[in-house]
Amino acid sequence: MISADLPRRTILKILGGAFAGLASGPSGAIGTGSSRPGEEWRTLAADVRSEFRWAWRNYRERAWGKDEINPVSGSSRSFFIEGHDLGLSCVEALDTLWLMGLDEEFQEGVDWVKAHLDFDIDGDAQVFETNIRLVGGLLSAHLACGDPMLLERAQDLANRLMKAFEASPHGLPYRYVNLKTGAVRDPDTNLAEIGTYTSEFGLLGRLTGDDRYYSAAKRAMKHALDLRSPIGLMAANIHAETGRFTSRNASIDIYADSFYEYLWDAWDLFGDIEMKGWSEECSAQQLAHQAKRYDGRLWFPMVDFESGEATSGTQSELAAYYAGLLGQTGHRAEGEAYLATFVEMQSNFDVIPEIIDVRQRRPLTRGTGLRPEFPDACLNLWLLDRNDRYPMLAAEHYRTMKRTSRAAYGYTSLADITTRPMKQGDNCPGYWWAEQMKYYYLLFGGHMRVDLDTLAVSTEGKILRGFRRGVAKGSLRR
Ligand code: DMJ
Repeated sequence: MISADLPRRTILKILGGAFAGLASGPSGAIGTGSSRPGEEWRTLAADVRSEFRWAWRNYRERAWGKDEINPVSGSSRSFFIEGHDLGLSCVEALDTLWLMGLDEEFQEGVDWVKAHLDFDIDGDAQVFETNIRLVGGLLSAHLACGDPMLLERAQDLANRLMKAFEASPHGLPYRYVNLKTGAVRDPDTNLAEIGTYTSEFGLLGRLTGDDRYYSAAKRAMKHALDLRSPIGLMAANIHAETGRFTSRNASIDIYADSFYEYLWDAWDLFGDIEMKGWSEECSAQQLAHQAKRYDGRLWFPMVDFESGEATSGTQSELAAYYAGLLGQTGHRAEGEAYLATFVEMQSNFDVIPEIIDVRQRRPLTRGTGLRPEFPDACLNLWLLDRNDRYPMLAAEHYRTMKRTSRAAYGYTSLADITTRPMKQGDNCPGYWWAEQMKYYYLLFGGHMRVDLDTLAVSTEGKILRGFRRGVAKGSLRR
């Protein structure tokens, strides 16, 4: 079934050529033509896996141990600390490789981590990014294969990040910490950067028996939650030393997004009932005060945290995750409506623009960051009811990405989505290895190695629960 809330052009596209042969989703029993049920989806999942392996081999050959490959030129770049690469793409890819049954590649990645990954670097790393990408990546790889060394590395890194929490009078982490000395800097921070730790730190605590990590992560979130205005909203920017908000803008978008994901995930992963309550309160107040309709479409622009008046007319692609979170927190209809907003953007511009003028419905920037939030929302909504329309929408997203972002040595960000053909950039962000390829693969039926009923992923797509250990190679068979 296709949602009635989808734009007409998209429905026509789905019913027409773009989805030919995909009349049923990965869970569906209705095959088309002479194909066996689900065969087309298996082919699509196999295609995702084969593209991932191809990109990995290019990374292996041209940028091994570097943070990110530039897939047009074949060069590389550092992400965390200039000149001190931490093998970001390798760590980001590990659990996706495992999920796809790319066992040799997974093992060469793990071997690299064990032989080369050392965090004793005299350089400043961004605490939030280091946690979601590296601590999360090492933890999920540990869960996949059970290697204790991966857990040790994750704990060593988390211990270094803890300095950023301990230095603040309110337990709000500074934005940067020197990995070797523990010196901190940049107290001017935001909700996402102070409140995206409970999943990784909670899991680390479970695995090591040390509650300090989760307590520190939750304390920072509670500090901000205690500052909610009478209409139940928080401003998105906050100071780690004064402990006070530094803007008036409430956001579900940039500066705040994963804070709200982690409220819900703390309930889902650890059964933290207090976090569930806060999550539900935040969703209810966001729906009451931030949800705005323009020409019938649902948007969540920034609003003043005390009055609820819109303070911006823009939305970024990053906000698409919120469609899935609305579904998870019990607001399915609103989640569907918000997803439809991004479906329309995909239909109008082929690639969802990075920043959108919500009243004019037009892109405000030309470049895009090879973003995963749309398939992220599709996955989270699909996990709720396994409805076929989500894999179908993700298939369109995947095919468009393949058409526009495939370069000589991998997948790249775009420099200009308004030209035809679109002008490519020259960078594959680390999250590409952790997020969208994993989401597509799962949505298209590649879930032999996880239990969909218990699957839980972090904001960076790391699998933190749901691995099926001991499943043999050949994960495409359902
Ligand atoms: C990812 O690093 C994470 O999803 C993060 O929470 C915000 N978005 C980027 C990818 O766009």
